[in-house]
Amino acid sequence: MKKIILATGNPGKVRELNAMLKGHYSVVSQKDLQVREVPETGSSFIENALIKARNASLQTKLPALADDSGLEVDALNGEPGIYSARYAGEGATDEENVAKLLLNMEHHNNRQAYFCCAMVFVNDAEDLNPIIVERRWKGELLREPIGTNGFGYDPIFYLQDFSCSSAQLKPEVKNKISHRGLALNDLLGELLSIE
Ligand code: ITT
Repeated sequence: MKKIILATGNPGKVRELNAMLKGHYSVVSQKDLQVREVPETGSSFIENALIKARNASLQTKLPALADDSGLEVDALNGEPGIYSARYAGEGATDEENVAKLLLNMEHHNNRQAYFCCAMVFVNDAEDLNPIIVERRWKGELLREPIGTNGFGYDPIFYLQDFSCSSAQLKPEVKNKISHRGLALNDLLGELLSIE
């Protein structure tokens, strides 16, 4: 089985990507190979995913898969967007980010939000034809967190179709319908078609 490196330091993403890639690829996480992280200096999810994929591939000489994702809230003009992981400041916890978002949303009745995921695959750091996909997942922001599955903003992301938050979904259900699940599915389709 082909070996790829997951260019992420986020344990929640590693868990989900590992489960979805099982049987397709032999997966190594960049933490296990002591990859030094690079600053995410891009101004879009796609740019940041490219930066992370190239960095991991450069340091390990392995094909790399990167995910840059975040939550875009309509009432906040798309914030926190690419700043989702550091919304409450550099090194903020998921709980701190969620608390800040709930506070900023206190007086907003339009609760519509989207999870976005850009996923990039590079064969090597100089790959001129990276595979790039981007998918979104629509939900509504709750007024308080509920559920213990997933990570990040999952406990406040309400899904009309399931009448629960994405932190109340079973992991295998989230992986089928989420921004990350949809993006990976598209990316694998492309990847397997050119192999
Ligand atoms: P890497 O850059 O190392 O991959 P990161 O956590 O810094 O890890 P991002 O810059 O892509 O990753 O930020 C993504 C943030 O968006 C993440 O920390 C969550 O707060 C949020 N997020 C993304 N996908 C999510 C999901 O499926 N459920 C809940 N929150 C999510």
